[in-house]
Amino acid sequence: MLRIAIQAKGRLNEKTMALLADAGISASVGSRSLIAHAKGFPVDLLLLRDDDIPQAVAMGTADIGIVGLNEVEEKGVHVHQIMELGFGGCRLSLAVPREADYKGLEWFNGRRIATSYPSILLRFLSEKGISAKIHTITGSVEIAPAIGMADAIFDIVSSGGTLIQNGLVEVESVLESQAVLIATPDLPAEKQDELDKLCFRFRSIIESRGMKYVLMNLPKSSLDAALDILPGMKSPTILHLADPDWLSLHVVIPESQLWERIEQLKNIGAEDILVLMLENIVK
Ligand code: PRT
Ligand code: ZN
Repeated sequence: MLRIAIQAKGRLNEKTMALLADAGISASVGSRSLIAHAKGFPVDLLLLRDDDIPQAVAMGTADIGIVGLNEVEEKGVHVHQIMELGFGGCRLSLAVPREADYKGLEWFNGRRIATSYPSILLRFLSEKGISAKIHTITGSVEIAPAIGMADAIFDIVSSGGTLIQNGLVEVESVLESQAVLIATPDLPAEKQDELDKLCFRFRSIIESRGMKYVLMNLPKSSLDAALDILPGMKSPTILHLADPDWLSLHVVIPESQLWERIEQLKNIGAEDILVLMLENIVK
């Protein structure tokens, strides 16, 4: 039975549980329990703080884990990164006070930088030949310059709103992060099969995200024009209709292109266009 470490509570918890639920894995997690048995797949959930997940997976306490790449990189432990999961997106960046006369990385020489990610920062600064003083603090890093604890910060940025609120400007983005699936390096063979099945489910779910299933009626004479417009998977499904001059076209379209494609299809005569949610793409 696979044991998967997930964040007990926090920003990644909800989307992790949603991904598991979409993959047919449900668990009722008590607020105080550390382990939950799941239904729908032979897996136990180990509920941890995100900081502890890379280590738990590296040691084999958990076989696999779902955690931000930022935590994996910071802890520097040996785990296999299996796949990106498409949520929890953020970046680790250097930010300086708005009024700083920042012209380039050399600005950081001799300056104090507050962060909860000292290892990643040290690696970056050494690579760039910058010598700064790193102050490791947990929580509320962004207030450090205002209270005189540091000259700059190195922290997680998502929308950038927190930096603005604290009078800071992002000057260097160091690491792009998102939630990743990691595995212990010495996974026993029988568990590898279970992991492969789980990955197959995750991949179908992730690939279907942001995609829409679109059905429409189309004059037969417009088929070539429609095929030029549609990116399609391999090729769209075409069904005949009772009226010999018309056909029904089914296609998967990325959400980002949906309205543009629909406009174009309408222009070549498409009618009765239906847009449906897509749950899974199983390849
Ligand atoms: O209790 P536990 O230790 O498990 O959780 P935690 O408090 O350490 O982490 P948590 O739950 O806050 O975040 C978990 C993971 O979510 C992080 O390790 C990242 O991989 C990811 N993530 C994605 C984020 C953000 N987006 C994010 N915006 N983690 C933190 N933030 C914070 C950031 O620290 C800053 O204070 O949000 C603020 C910036 O947000 P913007 O949108 O204003 O830029
Ligand atoms: Zn944490």
